Amino acid sequence: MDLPPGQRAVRGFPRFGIDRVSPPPRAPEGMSIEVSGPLARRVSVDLDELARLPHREVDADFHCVAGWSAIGLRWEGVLFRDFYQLVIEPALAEGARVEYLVFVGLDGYRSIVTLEDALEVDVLIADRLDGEPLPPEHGAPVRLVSPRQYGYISTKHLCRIELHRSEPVGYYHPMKSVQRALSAVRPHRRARVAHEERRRHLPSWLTRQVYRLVVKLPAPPLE
Ligand SMILES: Nc1nc2c(c(=O)[nH]1)N[C@H]1C(S)=C(S)[C@@H](COP(=O)(O)O)O[C@H]1N2
Ligand SMILES: [Mo]
Repeated sequence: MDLPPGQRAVRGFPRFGIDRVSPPPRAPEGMSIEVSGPLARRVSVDLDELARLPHREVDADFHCVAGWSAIGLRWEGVLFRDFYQLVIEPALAEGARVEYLVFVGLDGYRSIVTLEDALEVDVLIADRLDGEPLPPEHGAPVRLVSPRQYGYISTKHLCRIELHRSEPVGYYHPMKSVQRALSAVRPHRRARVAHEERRRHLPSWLTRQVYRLVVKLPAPPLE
């Protein structure tokens, strides 16, 4: 099996996240994805509107920065590049420049992505997984999926997309104390799995070892 550097395949697809103990957040009735930034008009896409946008399938493995990979998932949803082109671009204010995006989840989670990475051919706003509606533990009702990047980019329970001109001083975790601890090991600006871009200020071989010591595999290894 061809895995990216430093990854181990596990059985199935475990739920993961910085907070693994609370139940997944529930989507409010009639929820929509709000877009904020240099826009000429308000952009808000509810789930019915999202369902009407062109859908695609993406077959991919899922790689968590902690070192486990889930193998052979089938996602369905709207390619982010289609969403950007059909929904966001037409609403941009004149002269607006967008270089970075923030994907926000209902639990307050945020991931920061360059526009270039978000426009890759396989980045999805996913609403189905393996032929079923996205289950709560994997990000219902919709989540981002960026298969070429570590899992921390793929915000679950997606409810807002922020557009930024430069890299936002952002955080991933809603709790201030956790965020302070995480700031020493900031997520990588690109987070590309093929280049083992795990964390910004630490070499990958070290990060890899630390994770192995600190984070238990969330599912049995796949032999
Ligand atoms: N909203 C939200 N999205 C999130 C997280 C989270 O805690 N909250 N954790 C991230 C991390 S670190 C990983 S590895 C993946 C895990 O996705 P899964 O639970 O579907 O396996 O979700 C990412 N997206
Ligand atoms: Mo992760």
